[in-house]
Amino acid sequence: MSPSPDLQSILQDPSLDPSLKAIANKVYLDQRISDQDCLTLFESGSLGFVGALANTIRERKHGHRTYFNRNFHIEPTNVCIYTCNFCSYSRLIKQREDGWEYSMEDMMDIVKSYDEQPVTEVHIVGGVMPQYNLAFYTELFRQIKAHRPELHIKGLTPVEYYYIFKKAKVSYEEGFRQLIEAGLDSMPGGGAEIFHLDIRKQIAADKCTGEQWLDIHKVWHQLGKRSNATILYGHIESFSHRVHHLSLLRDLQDETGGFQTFIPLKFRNQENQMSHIPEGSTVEDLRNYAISRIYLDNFDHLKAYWPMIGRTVAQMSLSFGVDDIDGTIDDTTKIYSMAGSEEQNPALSTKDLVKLIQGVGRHPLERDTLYQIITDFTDHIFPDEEVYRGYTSLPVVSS
Ligand code: V47
Ligand code: SF4
Repeated sequence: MSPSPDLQSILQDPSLDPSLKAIANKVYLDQRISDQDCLTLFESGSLGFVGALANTIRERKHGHRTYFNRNFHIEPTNVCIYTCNFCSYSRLIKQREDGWEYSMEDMMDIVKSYDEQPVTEVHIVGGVMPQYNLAFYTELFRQIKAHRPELHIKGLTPVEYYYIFKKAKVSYEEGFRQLIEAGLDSMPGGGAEIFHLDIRKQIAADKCTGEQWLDIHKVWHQLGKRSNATILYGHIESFSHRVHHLSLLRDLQDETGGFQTFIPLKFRNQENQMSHIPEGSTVEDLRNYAISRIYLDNFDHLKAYWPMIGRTVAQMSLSFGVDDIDGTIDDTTKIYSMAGSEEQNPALSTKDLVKLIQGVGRHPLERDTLYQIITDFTDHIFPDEEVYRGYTSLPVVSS
């Protein structure tokens, strides 16, 4: 596909800084950018510049296609033995009675409450507590599959796996084999935070290290399974810590090819030990999406998690490299509403999601967890309304 007019005009701009022009040229030629290039983009790439580059890549990979799925969350508990300073869950360990700790039955009741709904995925993640051990999760996954075999289980992160496998005295391979047999299908991207030890020891001192997070994903990929990756950005980390994080992910992806989607998670500052740190701006969020898209050339998908950034920024992100806006969710996640996100009761119907995507001229596609298309909503018009088709992509903002 030829480069978008935005990229062509950038390449012809005589006033553009030579190092930025060299990066734009690499994108034009579909070449990989270096870690130093990535740092240059973070330090001096304007929103308009990185947005034009990221949108070119996004449209090369996906055209206007924008993916979402129908899922629900189960958060087994909001109490956690770990003490991540950014997390509103960790403080609750001191007042355990204020939190929830679901039993197997409670969780099966949640699963059953979706019996009549066309959801394809359950996303299971929450705090780490001793009663949720390998035997518990094996049984939970078994019961979910016995009840609804086709429901995809996207469950737990290396934070839980490191803890439960160690307690059960099994290797990562053996632990995963048991869970796969019970019904585990894929791994979400949580727990990555910032890999660099200088930052990790300040924000997430006692859970698995960045190295362990990466090792666990590597073993998972070697078993032929897929997973996602995240970064928690916009707090005390520097741009070079972000580059370091992205670089470790790109290297592992070169090795295994097992990551599907990268999901930048914006730090929110309510109800946690880092409330004194101001939250970043929308411009920084969009720049971060765009630079992630440009650098992570071996990731197929970039996701904006709308409950965290809100619907409007999620729409804007679709012109800054993002091609996926997660799922319908249906108010079953609390981790962000507790941390102060835009969406206090995150729930969007399929119609809402389709309208949100169509509203900025993109093509909504319902996918399953592994990106197989379930329904193409590109030209879908809901019976009770007119769809606004004012423009085909958001204008790129220059700064
Ligand atoms: O690892 C916790 C983050 C993550 C805060 O794979 C916070 O499809 C911002 O990983 N501000 C868990 N972020 C959620 C997660 C996720 C979400 C959606 C989709 C997928 C996927 C994965 O939530 C944690 C942590 O990085 N988090 N507290 C906070 N105050
Ligand atoms: Fe626990 Fe995860 Fe929160 Fe850390 S981020 S305190 S591991 S729930």
